[in-house]
Amino acid sequence: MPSSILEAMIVASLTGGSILRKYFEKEKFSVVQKSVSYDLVTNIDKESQDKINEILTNRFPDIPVVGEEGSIQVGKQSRAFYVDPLDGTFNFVHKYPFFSVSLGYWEENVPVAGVVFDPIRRDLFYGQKGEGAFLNGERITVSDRTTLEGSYLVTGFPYKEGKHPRIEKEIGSVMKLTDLRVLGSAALELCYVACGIIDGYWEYDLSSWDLAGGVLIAKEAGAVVTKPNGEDFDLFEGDVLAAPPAIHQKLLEALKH
Ligand code: 2AM
Ligand code: CA
Ligand code: CA
Ligand code: CA
Repeated sequence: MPSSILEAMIVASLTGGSILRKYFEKEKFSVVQKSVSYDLVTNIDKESQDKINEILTNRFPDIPVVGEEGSIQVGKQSRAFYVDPLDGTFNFVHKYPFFSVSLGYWEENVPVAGVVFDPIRRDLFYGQKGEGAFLNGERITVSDRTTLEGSYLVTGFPYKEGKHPRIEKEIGSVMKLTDLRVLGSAALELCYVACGIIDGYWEYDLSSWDLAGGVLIAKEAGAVVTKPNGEDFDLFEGDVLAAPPAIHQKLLEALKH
């Protein structure tokens, strides 16, 4: 049975997702550039954030919300909801139907509950610590592939320029072994690792709200989640490598340089 925290997160994700779907299909929205030309935000990101924050704080007024487009502070707390109201804004703006709403609930540095909703496919991924991961009510597990050759690997391009040489080298190593994709929604990419579509995924410089939900779901589905250099994952450092155990080991080796 989902806990009341997970239930509230599911309701919030479905509500945020229905706002995204409505505007994606029909209505106009306004786009603002945040930093570089591909770092965008729309009024829909904000509308989704406001609605999600309202739902979470109505039910759990004592838990802070850390959101990409708006946070709610309630004093010093070691637990929080981490919310990305639209993960994959660049895809959304370009009408490429691959984006999500992402929510994670963490206590200290421990993931407790996660929900990622893809409003286009109506795919609801969720999980709780120690209770497994689910897609639309069905239990999901990572892929059973054990070799990098022929596996479906995914990464992302960091927005910070200083990081480009490292990722270029890594992409070069991996492309000798298999094909590589960049799909554009970190939260959904982690869920695709969880359900076995993606065999391995790594990316740098993400934020807590990109990762908090998907990392829990991937771990509960059997993925090993670390930094790309093999160190323990840290929600606030934003570097991630997620894969089934055998692929994780081999991908770590392939990324070494
Ligand atoms: P967003 O759509 O919520 O902004 C796309 O490459 C993925 O990286 C998305 O999950 C996107 O989240 C995220 N992302 C956003 N800003 C980023 C940044 N400054 N550096 C790296 N990735 C970023
Ligand atoms: Ca963003
Ligand atoms: Ca994001
Ligand atoms: Ca976002």
